[in-house]
Amino acid sequence: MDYAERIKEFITALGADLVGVTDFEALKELQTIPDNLLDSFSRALSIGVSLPVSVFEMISDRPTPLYASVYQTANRLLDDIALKASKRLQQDGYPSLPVPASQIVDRENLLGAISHKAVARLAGIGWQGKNLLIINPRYGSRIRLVTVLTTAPLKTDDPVRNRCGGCTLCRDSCPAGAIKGISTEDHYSSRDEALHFQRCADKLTGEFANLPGVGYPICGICIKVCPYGRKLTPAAPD
Ligand code: B12
Repeated sequence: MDYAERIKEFITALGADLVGVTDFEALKELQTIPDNLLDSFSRALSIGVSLPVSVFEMISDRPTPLYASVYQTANRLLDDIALKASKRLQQDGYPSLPVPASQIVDRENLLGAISHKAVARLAGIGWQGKNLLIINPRYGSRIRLVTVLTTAPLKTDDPVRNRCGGCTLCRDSCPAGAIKGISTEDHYSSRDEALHFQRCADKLTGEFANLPGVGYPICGICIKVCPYGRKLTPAAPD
């Protein structure tokens, strides 16, 4: 087993469902905060945790307190996994940095330190769907993501092709009418290419975050309707 496989096994044992690796050649045009975030590293690990389908099936036209709770727990799990993975890589001789799952570092422009979706797409976790989210063939968009930057010379993974096809379920169900329904083979040049971004941001930050028991700018509807991973296949009996 090579080093990348051992690290992936370690991360999976911590509770991750998906792990992929990309190098910085692919990421060099990505904006980060601060600008030099990537300077000391050479690879990024993208780590995904899947969320229960049932949590989304209980959402009709707005996020529920139950989803808000699962959202927080998943963020804590991801941050915990990323910290432990960084410590393990460091113990093996490779300086590494966990980037928080859901920290907004520029509140005015709604930006994190690095786009976890860009890292995930390049690391083969999924494609960038019409809802601007990363869609994994097995779980759909029901995944949350975190990134670990590292100097470890890990073997990289290949991106997967976009499989949205002619589907427009996310566009048709968006409560803010924000999704334009445009597809991309690799990634959008800006958020506005895929979304009427302000409509989405206003709905989540101005309305949904103020719902009783919710308290976060979340929604979940474009995640719920994605057909990938929505119908589970029961495991065969022993
Ligand atoms: C701020 C924020 C928000 C803001 C702004 C959203 C936004 N799209 O930027 C608000 C509050 C509105 C929001 C809403 C939501 N969010 Co949010 N959000 C974030 C946060 C913290 C930062 C996002 C950011 O910096 N965006 C900057 C823009 C430029 O980047 P981007 O959104 O990824 O889109 C660009 C890149 O992906 C780029 N790209 C892709 N590949 C490549 C490759 C290269 C080389 C380059 C140059 C670019 C590139 O193409 C896109 C257009 O430029 C991230 C966590 C993180 N650090 O990534 C979570 C995150 C994006 N949110 C997430 C989710 C799930 C949501 C919601 C569904 C809410 C919910 N939980 O129910 C909605 C969905 C909105 C939508 N359809 O996009 C998840 C996405 C998971 C997934 N499966 O994709 C993330 C990753 C959190 C997590 N830890 O999992 N969010």
